[in-house]
Amino acid sequence: MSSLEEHITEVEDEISRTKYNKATQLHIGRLKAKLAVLRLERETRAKGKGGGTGYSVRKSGHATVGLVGYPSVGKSTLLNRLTAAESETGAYDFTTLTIIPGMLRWGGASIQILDMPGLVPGASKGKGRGREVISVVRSTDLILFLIDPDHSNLRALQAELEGAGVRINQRPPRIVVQRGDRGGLTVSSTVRLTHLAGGLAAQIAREFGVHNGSIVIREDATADQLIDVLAGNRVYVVALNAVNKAEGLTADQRAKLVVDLAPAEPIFISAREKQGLEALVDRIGGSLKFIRIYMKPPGLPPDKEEPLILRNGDTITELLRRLPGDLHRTFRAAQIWGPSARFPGQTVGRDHVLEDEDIVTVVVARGTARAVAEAP
Ligand SMILES: Nc1nc2c(ncn2[C@@H]2O[C@H](COP(=O)(O)OP(=O)(O)O)[C@@H](O)[C@H]2O)c(=O)[nH]1
Ligand SMILES: [Mg+2]
Repeated sequence: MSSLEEHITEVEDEISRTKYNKATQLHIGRLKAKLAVLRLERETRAKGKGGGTGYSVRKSGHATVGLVGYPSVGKSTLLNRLTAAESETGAYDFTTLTIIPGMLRWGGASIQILDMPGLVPGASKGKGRGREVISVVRSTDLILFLIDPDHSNLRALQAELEGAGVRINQRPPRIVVQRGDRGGLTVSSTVRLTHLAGGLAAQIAREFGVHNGSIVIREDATADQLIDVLAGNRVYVVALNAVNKAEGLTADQRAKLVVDLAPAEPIFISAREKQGLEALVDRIGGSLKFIRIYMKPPGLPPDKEEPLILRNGDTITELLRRLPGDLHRTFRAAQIWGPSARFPGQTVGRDHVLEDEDIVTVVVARGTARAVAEAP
């Protein structure tokens, strides 16, 4: 074991040995910051060695879903049921060694589903093909945890993802860090801090080498949340839980699984027996929060037949990316009718956030307005 690994293990052990209370709050906060910095160092070294590039998956469709679960929970069987893909299945571990993509249609949207090798404990340290799998998970829009009724404990698996910077069903902390190069560090907050009080915020920042600048904290954030912002490489992903092999489960067994998996409400399916798959697909589609945008050529009615599909929170920039040609270059402004418009025909720029059923005309350079009705 390298001395970096030893150091990481030491700090991990010390954190788990120390009981969290008012007296140890500062100490634990600093240790967690130290650990996060060491893990970043491990990532940097792994990348330097060319690790983590074993898989490259071309993303396609309007959103990407990753199937994550232990080996043999039925991920490949499910992919084959939901899409036209043919992923090898088998009653033994590690059937899937590569990532197999499939495509699912939901309403007007196409959703890419990725079948991945099962994650095993130790994945984030490079066990199995863990690091590669995790790097793909980080790039997905939604994680579908597939669960075996007999092994429903996801804690180890989720700890792996957590350790690799994946934040599941959380929103980014309301903390803004601005690094400076002189004048010291100021920490301010708009609410009373119960976790980061007593100078802990500044001490954590120092572990990250931040000695100058400002930190503004807008919620009663934890040390972990501040560390996430300072580390800067976290991804915030939506996740759903599906219990597979549910065809033989009794009502009591289901009720127990609901309790075990709370607060996330699991969806019960049987990939093999094709049970619950429609409800599953609806939950996936609904969770991805697609929006429909109607393009309107100037002087003509909007094209309501073939909306452009985007995601909630997307802006005109994402819209331009979906349109053919080089509109991102020639773009001058857009005109908006519909839910996101303050008044009909409002002129907006690239950063305007779109809403479902907006109607958009793109105005390009030289004052000629045009809208493109079809995506490529
Ligand atoms: N009873 C039952 N078995 C299933 C179901 N789905 C998959 N299996 C079986 O579980 C085993 C592992 O499936 P596979 O799709 O290869 O799992 P993966 O390793 O997660 O990709 C195979 O023998 C499947 O036939 C299901 O819904 N019910
Ligand atoms: Mg498989």
